[in-house]
Parts: sequence; C-alpha cells; structure tokens
Amino acid sequence: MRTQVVIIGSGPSGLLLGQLLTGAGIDNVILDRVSKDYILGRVRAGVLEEGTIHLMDRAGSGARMHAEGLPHDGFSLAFDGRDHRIDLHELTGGKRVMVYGQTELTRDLMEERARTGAPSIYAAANVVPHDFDGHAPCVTYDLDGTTHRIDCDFIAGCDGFHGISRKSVPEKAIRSFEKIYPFGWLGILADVPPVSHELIYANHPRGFALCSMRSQTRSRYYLQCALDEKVEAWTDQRFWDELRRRLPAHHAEALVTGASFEKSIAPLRSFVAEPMRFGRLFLVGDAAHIVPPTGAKGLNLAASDVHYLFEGLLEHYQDRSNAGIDAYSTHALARVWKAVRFSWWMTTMLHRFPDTGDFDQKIQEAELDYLTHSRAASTALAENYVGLPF
Ligand code: RFL
Ligand code: PHB
Repeated sequence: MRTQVVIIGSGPSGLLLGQLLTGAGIDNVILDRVSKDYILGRVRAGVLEEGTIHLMDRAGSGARMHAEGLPHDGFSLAFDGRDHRIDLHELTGGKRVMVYGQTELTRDLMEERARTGAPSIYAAANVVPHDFDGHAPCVTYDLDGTTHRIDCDFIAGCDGFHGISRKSVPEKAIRSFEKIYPFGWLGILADVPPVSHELIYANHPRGFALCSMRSQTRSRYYLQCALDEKVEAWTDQRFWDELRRRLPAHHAEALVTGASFEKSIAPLRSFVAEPMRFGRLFLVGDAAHIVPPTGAKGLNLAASDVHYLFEGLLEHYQDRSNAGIDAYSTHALARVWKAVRFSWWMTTMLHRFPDTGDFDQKIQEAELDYLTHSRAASTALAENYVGLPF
C-alpha cells in the first residue's frame, strides 16, 4: 500500500491531523495498536481552548461540540476557605474556554473520518516506522497474522507518551527534559450535577482538589493523592468525604454525591523531547511532550502541534515549499515550553508537596494572595489558561 502521510496513533492529535489532511486532499492512513472502543473508553481531558475549537471546525467535526459543549467565561481559585473568581472573559478581552470531554471530541473525529471514508487500521500490532532519515520511509505492522507495509512521504508520530515513534529515534539524536511530581490525581466520573457551574481549583492543606464536569448532569472530580495510593482503597464515600474537606464550606454543603462509574489514578509529569522532527518523521502531541493536567494544556498542545504540522504539509504539497515543515519543530517547541512552564507553575502553586517547609508554604500563600489582588497577575494567568495564540 502507498499513501502520502502515515499517522501512527488514533488519539486526538492523530485524528485531528488526519481529518485536516483529508479535507485538503492529502491521503493519509491512521494506525493504532488498540481498538476504537478501547480509545473511546479512556477518560481524559475536558477543557478546550479557542484554537482547538477552531481546528475541530476546520476538520469538519465541530457541530456536536458547539451544540453540547459548555462555554466557560471563568473559573474559581479556592484557598483559605474562600473563593476567588478568575474572569477569563473580561481579563482576556473576550476569550473563553469550552468544557467538552476528550472522549466526545475523539468520537466526533472518528465519526467524521468514517464518513469521509479515509482509512484507519485498529488493533495493528508491532507498528514500526522505517527509513525516515531517507527519502522513502515506510511503516510496517502486523494484523491477522500477516505483516503489512505502507510506503509514504511522511510519518506523523501521534502515538502518545508510550508510543513507538519517539523510541525509534536514535538516542543521540534526541534530548529530553523531565520533571516527575511526587503525587498523582485520583479522578472520578459520576452522574451528579456539578457543584458549581464553573471549575474550582482548590488549594488545601490536605492537598489539591479540582471540581470539573462533562455536562450539566455529569461531574468530573479530582483529588491530589500519594503516588503509591491504590484506587481500590478509595470507596465513593471516602472520595466524597475527602473532597468535601478540601472545598470551602459553601461548596462542600452544595456538593451532590452519587455512585461513580469511573475511578483512576494518573501520575503527574512534565516532559519535553527535542527536536520534534527527525527527517521525515514528526512527533506530535503527547509523543513529544507531557504536562501535568493542572493547566488543562495537554490536549490543547496536541492541537497546536497539529496546526503547525498541517500548515507545513499543506505548503509542501500545494506550494512545493518545505519552509513550514522545516520550521515545525522550532515553532511547536516555542509554544510547548510556554505551556510546560504554565502547567508547572499552576501545579506548584496549587499542590502540597511532601517536603513543603514553612518557608515554601508562606511563598505559596503569598503567590495566591498576589494573584488574586493584582490585575496584572490575574491577567497573566487568564491569558495562559485560555491559550496563547498559534
Ligand atoms: P493519546 O491520546 O495518548 O493518543 C495516542 C494514541 O496512540 C496509540 N499508540 C500506538 N499506536 C500504534 N502503535 C503504537 N506502538 C502505539 N502506541 C500508542 C494509542 O493507543 C493512542 O490511541 O495522545 P495525543 O493524541 O497526543 O493526545 C494527547 C491527549 O490525550 C493528552 O494530552 C490529554 O489527555 C492530557 N489531559 C488534558 N489535556 C487538556 O488539554 N485539558 C485537560 O483538561 C486535560 N486533562 C489530561 C487531563 C490527561 C489526563 N491523563 C489521564 C493523563 C486529565 C487527565 C487525568
Ligand atoms: C477535566 O475536566 O478532566 C479537567 C479539567 C481541568 C483540568 C484538568 C482536567 O485542569
């Protein structure tokens, strides 16, 4: 088989890139090692920046997102028993974010892809990119007991942090930067109305908590937890009791509880691999970088990478210019590092670190106090939260 671009990975970055390329008449094949249903069973991101929304529209997949997504004009920072609202809309001159689950966004992109008839191959084992240093790369994979080969012009490594694309690059050609945080997030989904119509990021002596949502009737809540914590040790009752303790009293009283239907623990990590291009192989999204979820940036960064790569590939095929693909890594990384910084800063400001001494504690309190009393500081937070331009 031959195509123009092989996309490894059918997460948001692979699917978004695939639909943009298909829309521009550039042939592509998506390969994923797991099934469609497995991908749609993953519960992940929930907050979309305007740039991501725009790309969904451009990919022809935005209709349900606009109908069912919840536009948010602000969020709340809770600490010291009180709430402080960050008015995103006012502070950024009219920008907002949208709460729409990654699962739904992924489903919309998969449905649009099926409608356009562009090929996707699921449950492909041993996917391997070859010869991306030369002019004739290809990707091989095993399916139904046979090894298949797809020849292509370019390979997009959209296969997440644990994917094969980054691992296929010789170690000496890649530099990575990493920070592991000494805690995780325990998250649940429950069909109960959200405690507030906006998100609440809570800093509390017992640890960070986040109140988010998927709809008016479905809530997503997170608690900072120790890395060695076991999900089984957290009954729903224990989760709700702990969440109540970490929220200001008026929210704790308003909290509606119920049976959860998803519960999982995610570790927190910052990671960047440089560069993001190796000959005819491009790393995109989580394959190249990971951020802790505190700033809601992971999925949105995947979308901005897709934007830069799509524009570069378009220039290559339509204008016979490689300027865009040559600049891909530099452009993408400039935005990535700003989001890495922001996510690290939000995480540092809102969590309890096991080794926090009195000094660090006072600094955290001063930071929150400054943030909530200075318009300049609030504006910097809002500008980053709604997403830097790309
Ligand atoms: P994905 O979604 O991991 O998709 C990669 C795909 O590649 C496949 N794959 C392979 N296929 C073939 N061969 C191989 N060898 C392969 N290895 C892997 C996988 O099966 C998978 O289908 O990466 P992508 O597309 O780059 O998307 C990135 C986002 O998923 C991620 O950044 C976000 O979920 C991060 N994130 C959040 N981002 C936000 O922007 N806003 C949020 O509110 C937000 N909240 C979150 C999050 C991530 C979380 N977790 C669980 C890490 C909350 C949480 C709890
Ligand atoms: C979510 O709804 O899953 C979510 C929202 C905001 C974040 C992280 C996760 O910062």
